[in-house]
Amino acid sequence: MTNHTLPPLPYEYNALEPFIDEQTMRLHHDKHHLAYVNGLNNAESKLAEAREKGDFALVKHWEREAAFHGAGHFLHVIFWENMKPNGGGTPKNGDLNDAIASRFGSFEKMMAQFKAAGTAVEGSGWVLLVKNQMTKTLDILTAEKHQDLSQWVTTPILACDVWEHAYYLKYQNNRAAYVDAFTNVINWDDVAKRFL
Ligand code: MN3
Repeated sequence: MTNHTLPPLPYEYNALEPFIDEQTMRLHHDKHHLAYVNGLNNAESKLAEAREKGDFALVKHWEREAAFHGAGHFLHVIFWENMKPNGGGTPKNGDLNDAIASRFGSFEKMMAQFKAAGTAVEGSGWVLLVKNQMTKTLDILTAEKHQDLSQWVTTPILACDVWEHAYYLKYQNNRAAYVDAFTNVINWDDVAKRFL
């Protein structure tokens, strides 16, 4: 069985200041993300036991737990890599720029939709720029919690965590200001790599 582990941040905890503060990053990575890793390991272990016993009611329960913690773990891995110090700006990759322009009209229109979608998520969740693996086109989707409202043929290429733990220390109830700040740390090279 896979034993999932918490990957270290690809930069220092204070590297995204002033946009994302150090205390939020420490709590978010060391406490919240770790809890999803531990939850996924526990769910997969319990799932194996329930399968062994043929207890399908328990299998259903642990499958849901694995979906919650697994989606939480994998989206956070993308989220950390989606950011970097001195990020933001616009993508340098021509293929990604073409895909954005053909779907949204322009980079600016895509980002306006991304910010509006992130601000409007009901409760905890994510705003995601995704690539549809059947049509190869881009879209902007939101996820409630981590796993709900998913489209399974899409791949997240840009993920912004809009759970309150991602921004409340610095931005309190002003989620729009946080989503706006996030755009200043986006690692567009990482987004392009995932797109390709
Ligand atoms: Mn989070």
